[in-house]
Amino acid sequence: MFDNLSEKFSDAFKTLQGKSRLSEDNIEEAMGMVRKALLEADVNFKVVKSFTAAVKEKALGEKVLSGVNPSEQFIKIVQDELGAVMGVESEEVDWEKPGLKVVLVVGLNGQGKTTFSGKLSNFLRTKKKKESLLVPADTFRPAAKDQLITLAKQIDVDWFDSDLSMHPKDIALAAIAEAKKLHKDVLIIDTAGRLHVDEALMLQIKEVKEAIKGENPEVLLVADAMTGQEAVNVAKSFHETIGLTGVVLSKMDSDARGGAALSIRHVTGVPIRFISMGEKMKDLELFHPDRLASRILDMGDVVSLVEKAQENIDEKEAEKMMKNLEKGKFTVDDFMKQMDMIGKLGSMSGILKMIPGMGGMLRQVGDLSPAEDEMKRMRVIINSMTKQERDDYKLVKESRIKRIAAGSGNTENAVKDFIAKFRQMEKMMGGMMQMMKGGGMPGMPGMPGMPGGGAPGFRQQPGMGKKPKKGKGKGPWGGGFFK
Ligand SMILES: Nc1nc2c(ncn2[C@@H]2O[C@H](COP(=O)(O)OP(=O)(O)O)[C@@H](O)[C@H]2O)c(=O)[nH]1
Ligand SMILES: [Mg+2]
Repeated sequence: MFDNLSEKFSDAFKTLQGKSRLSEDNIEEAMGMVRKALLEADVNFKVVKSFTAAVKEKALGEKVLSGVNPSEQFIKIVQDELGAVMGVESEEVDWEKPGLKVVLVVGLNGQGKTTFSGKLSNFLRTKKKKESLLVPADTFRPAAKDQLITLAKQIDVDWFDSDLSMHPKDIALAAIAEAKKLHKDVLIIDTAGRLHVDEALMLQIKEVKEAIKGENPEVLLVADAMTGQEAVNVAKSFHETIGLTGVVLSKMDSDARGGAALSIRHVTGVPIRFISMGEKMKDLELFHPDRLASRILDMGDVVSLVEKAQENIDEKEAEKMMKNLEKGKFTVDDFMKQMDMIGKLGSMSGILKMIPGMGGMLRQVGDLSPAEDEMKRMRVIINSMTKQERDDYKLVKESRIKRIAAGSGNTENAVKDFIAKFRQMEKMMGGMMQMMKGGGMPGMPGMPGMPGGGAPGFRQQPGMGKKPKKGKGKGPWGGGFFK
């Protein structure tokens, strides 16, 4: 996400290294680079102007703090302003209000409305303990009804069997009555889109909104983050004609440049409520401007990472593994479970980027998919091993190697290679456990709410514990922890 922007910012900050204080002269180069980076990321020029003005004013007005170098001070100002331009923290939809909450999902074709409707329903159940009714109201493209019903079945949520020959406003009214009868908490109406903003579409949605205004609906526009300023213009049109209460930025997992995220709030005044990060039903996150700012600046997002870990990692499994490790035992099964845990958190590069400084390192390494392919290969080999062998890999000798190779569709050398790698890993694990016993393993310091032993599989990943200490020595760029 926003890789190019992150890299350009990082270059800009480098120009301030070794300066003893921030002055008009020496921030000029950095400011110019920041401005260019934002424009290249397709950020609205008005936003760029007011952003750079605010950063400059703060940078020059800032007192020299002892112990903090000017480049760090500058980064902090940029981070705060990035957050401020994207919104304020407490802009979540109020889901707790008594009575039925009606959500109208609007936007152009292919932006992710139907997908988001499903994701929202899933989010409401898992995070807010709210039950929703999904309403297909795309009378323009009848296949959208099947698409929504497929999603509803997948997450086991009720849907409304809309009669697509009716006007969407009548579908909405009928669905509201049904949702009230079923005592649902939320009603999610998935509407039709068009290729471009057009009058017929606007009129239809206006009529729907008018018909349900007694319910005080939440009107959420789903906009593809990859489309940059186009998304901003669409948001403007929708807001002016229909009135939006929020924006959902979709496809943030793709190589969006940042223009939409950084401009929409500032240009339209409409808050961003969610970011959508993939095609799966769980790929939806609440929008936190400060966390996104921190990700853009490659400072990681440890809070979101920990939240993800807490949601996805099975504590009992983790504890069992910890016990094994304490006994100095690390089995192939343990390894498989660790891979599973990591897999549940998302793609490898996605997770790594949440760790401060890792984004920069990733950009240097380039593509992580060979590592992911390797993990897949290992998984196939492990699947062909017997329970006994997984418990004690040393049993895997000649004839067993042949069998595993044949069973997993790999060469014998690939199996031997895996066993050799596993031996290495076992050694590393042993070494780490020794360090932990001696109190020398930093783990993930400051992980709020992690239970006693934490989630060891997650903690043990080499490198994950090496988090640069904040406010001490050099920051992620200042001489570079990872560079
Ligand atoms: N990568 C990615 N794809 C998405 C995301 N949201 C939706 N999509 C995909 O975008 C396409 C259009 O989505 P859909 O929900 O049908 O859009 P709609 O026409 O606005 O209802 C589908 O192929 C979705 O799987 C997202 O956050 N990330
Ligand atoms: Mg749709």
